[in-house]
Parts: sequence; structure tokens; C-alpha cells
Amino acid sequence: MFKSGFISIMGRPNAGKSTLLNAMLGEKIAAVSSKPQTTRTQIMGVLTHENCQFVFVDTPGIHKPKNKLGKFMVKEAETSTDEADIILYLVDASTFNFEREQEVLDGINGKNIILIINKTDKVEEKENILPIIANMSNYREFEEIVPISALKKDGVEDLLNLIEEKLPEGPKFFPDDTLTDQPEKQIVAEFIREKLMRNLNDEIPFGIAVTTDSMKYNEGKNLTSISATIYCERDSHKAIIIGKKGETLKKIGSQARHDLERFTQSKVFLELWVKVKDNWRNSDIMLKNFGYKEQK
Ligand SMILES: Nc1nc2c(ncn2[C@@H]2O[C@H](COP(=O)(O)OP(=O)(O)OP(=O)(O)O)[C@@H](O)[C@H]2O)c(=O)[nH]1
Ligand SMILES: [Mg+2]
Repeated sequence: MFKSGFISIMGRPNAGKSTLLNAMLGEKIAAVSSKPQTTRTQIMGVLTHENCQFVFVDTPGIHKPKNKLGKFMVKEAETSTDEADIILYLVDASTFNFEREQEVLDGINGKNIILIINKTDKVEEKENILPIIANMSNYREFEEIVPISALKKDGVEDLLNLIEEKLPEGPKFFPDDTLTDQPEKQIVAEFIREKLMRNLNDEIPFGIAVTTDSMKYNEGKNLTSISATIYCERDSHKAIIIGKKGETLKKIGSQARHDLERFTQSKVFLELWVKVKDNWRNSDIMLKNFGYKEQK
């Protein structure tokens, strides 16, 4: 019997959803940073075992939106339950706040929720996990409760086995070698945005979007030439992104190149441009342009 299904990964910003997606796939496709609201769209990741196909959907963290981009993000998360067979609901054990979790949980429709207590590596006294379990399971019914560390990959294998047990009988939706439905150019843009999220502070990272404008592979040289544009919201932000003598942009470019070389399995020549688009997070046209539009 072959099993398959859609597994939605949900929770508050920064809970470790994208880290868990990457850990389960054994391959990095989703951007991860220590800042909240890193993920902006649904990101599908497919893992195929001999008797089972997992279709994971990583989602943006659920928060109170302050602009149109935020509204789009929360909608992306909430609509991911439409087709989900199983929901993985992640909480960060090291910063657990019951009231905030309640607010988020209230917005989630769907059954078959597995509560994942993540970042257990950051909790020194393991007894401190017990009240989290008690509070959460008194409030909502969970199919299972699983403590893990997505970062250290502790418990991830067991979690996969548990999900496999619970998946319904179903077809192989995608060919064996499918990893994601994201176009290559989008993954490239996300890797670059991840480095910007990691290197910039204050409000700057939240107002950044990246587009991959061209990507050409030269087989003879095993070289991929990529040109991408970084959009930010102010001239002052542009100056900070570029940095003194271009040093910040250079650092971001070289960190991104490192990931991109692994991803493309080739040498990478990366050209980055920085442009200002005032208030794009509230512009329907710009949001659409950057790929922040409903997929269905
Ligand atoms: N110590 C520890 N850190 C973790 C763990 N899982 C994730 N992190 C860190 O938590 C931060 C947020 O991780 P992400 O995977 O980007 O979290 P997310 O839930 O996808 O966040 P958004 O996309 O912003 O909603 C990163 O700095 C991760 O390295 C864990 O198990 N242990
Ligand atoms: Mg994420």
C-alpha cells in the first residue's frame, strides 16, 4: 500500500518551521534566519520514500499584519490547511507564551494536528517542557505531542515515521526526484534574501524583496551567471545595504554565492543591484511583481 498526503507546517514567526522543513527534506530549500517573518509564501517540499510520499508545505508565521504583505503572508499560512491531511503546529519551547499561542491556534481550522515542541536543545531543565504540554493540550486536542530540536535534528527521524503512520493511502503525486515546486529563480532570490535578513538590522530586512533577473549556465565552464535585484524602501536603507565602499553588499554576495554554488553544483558569478521602491509592501502591483500573490 502506498501512502501520501499534504502536511502543513504552521506556527508563530520564528518557531523553526523552515528549519524543520529543511531537516525533514535533508536539503535546504527554505530561507532561515533569527528574525521573525522570514518566510513569506507557501513553500512546498517533497520527500519520497519507498512506500510513502510526504508533501510538506512550509508557511509564513502567523502574526498580526501591519501591511498588505503581512496580510498576504497570514493568508498563505491559513489557506495551507485547506488541503492538509496533517498539520504540524510548532511552538518554540524556549520562548513559549501561552496567550500568544492561543491567538494563533484560534485561527487554525483543521483536525489531525500534531503539536511539535521545538528548540528543546535550548531548554536546560527538561521539566520546563511539561507545563507547555499541559497548557496546550488542555486548550486544544492534538493527535500527538512531539518534542524535537529541528536545528540538531533530534527527533526528526521519529517524527517522519510518525507522520508516515498517519498518512492516508494515496497516489504518488510527484515524480521520485521532485524536491519542490518553487522555480529555480525563486529559490535563488530566497537564498539572497536570507543573507540580507541575517546581515541587516532594525526595520530594513522586512522591507526587502529580491528578484532574480537572469540566470545562465555555461556548461563548458560549469559556471552559472546570476543577476539579481534587491529592492528596499528608502535611500538610507540602500546606503546601508551597500555599505562603506560596497563592503556590506560584497559580504552578502559572497555568503549567497556559497549557498548558490552548492545548490547549482557549479561555480557562480553573482551580480547584485540595489533599487528603492517606496512602500512596496502596500502596493498590489509590486507585491504581485515580487511573487507575493495567491497561487491558486
Ligand atoms: N536552538 C535552536 N534553534 C532553532 C531550532 N529550530 C530553529 N532554530 C532557529 O530559530 C530561528 C528561526 O528559524 P526559522 O526556521 O527561520 O523559523 P520559522 O518558523 O520558519 O520563522 P518564520 O519564517 O519567520 O515564520 C533560526 O535562527 C533557527 O536557526 C532548534 O531546534 N533549536
Ligand atoms: Mg520560515
